[in-house]
Amino acid sequence: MAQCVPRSLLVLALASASMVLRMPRSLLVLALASASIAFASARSAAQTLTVHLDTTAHEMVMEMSPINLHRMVEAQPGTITIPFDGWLQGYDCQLVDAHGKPLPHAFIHHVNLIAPEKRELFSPIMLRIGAQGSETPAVELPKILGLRVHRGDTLLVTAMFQNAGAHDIVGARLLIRMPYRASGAVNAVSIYPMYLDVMPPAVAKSYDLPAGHSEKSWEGHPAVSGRILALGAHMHKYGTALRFEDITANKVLWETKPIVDKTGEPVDMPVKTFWWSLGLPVRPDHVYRVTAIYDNPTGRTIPMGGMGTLGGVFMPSNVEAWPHVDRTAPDYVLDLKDTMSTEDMAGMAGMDH
Ligand SMILES: [Cu+2]
Repeated sequence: MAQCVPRSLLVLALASASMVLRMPRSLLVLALASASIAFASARSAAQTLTVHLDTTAHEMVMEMSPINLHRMVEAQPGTITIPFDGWLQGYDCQLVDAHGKPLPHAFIHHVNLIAPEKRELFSPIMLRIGAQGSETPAVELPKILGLRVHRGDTLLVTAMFQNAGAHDIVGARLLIRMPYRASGAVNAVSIYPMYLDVMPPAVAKSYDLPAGHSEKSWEGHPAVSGRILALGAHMHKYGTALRFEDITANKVLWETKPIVDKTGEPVDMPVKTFWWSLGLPVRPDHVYRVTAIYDNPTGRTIPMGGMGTLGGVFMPSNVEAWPHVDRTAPDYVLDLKDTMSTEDMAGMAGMDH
């Protein structure tokens, strides 16, 4: 479910950035392990994930154990332990065959990179730090920016592959390269990706779009204070506006609308950067609202036809104050279960747009 949310958005927001510019760990492992066991039967053979640092290329390289590509196959979610203190500055996924030769990117349905011990800015679910699909390019941040990580942090990788060909590909391996900067003389500015959706956290992000004019909203507040450096948006066909408001201050912070082609199909969304003002400040004692506005002229409800998401780049005032997840939060529990379980194949059919 909800797979179409992050991947294009984050790339959008991070690309714009480059243009201008939890509970004890053992418990987490336990939670993840037990979740994996519970759902293992619904997947392919278990995948393992290894990590090493390429100190010459300044890349953290993760490698997934071989997998056979047969139609749609979902890898067992894998975790690694970050082996350094510093900043992650992007990611690139590459699938290679059993001989190490690159395979077309189209085989990658999606790869999600998650920091399972950190919560998201506006909701208590696990922090998504990156996503790549067959159509999305690699992300590389400007060298001055990075996602703060510490040695011992856990990174969770979920992946799904697709093979439309007549022949299975045996022994494919996924390589994920993440440029990094180690802590040292010159530090990077710490940023986090952020998402805001008109649907509540940890549920499907698409919703049935009623005929005519409709508005759907979600409200929440950030866990910490900081500044939004860039925002991007995602809507579906017949979307007319996406609005981001500070309810407490009674102020519209950003409103945008999709760029459409002749048929009304959204082809792009504007990206807004707030560098000129050193970022758009947000604070935990204010409530923010995101609203998706649609005008559906078809005269009928479009099943799962609506979606409204904001994605952006956030610079926390104090990066070390970023909260760990609360493992008792209902949304966190749902998110963990959903992330570790086999994805809803039916829900995925409608996600390619
Ligand atoms: Cu969508």
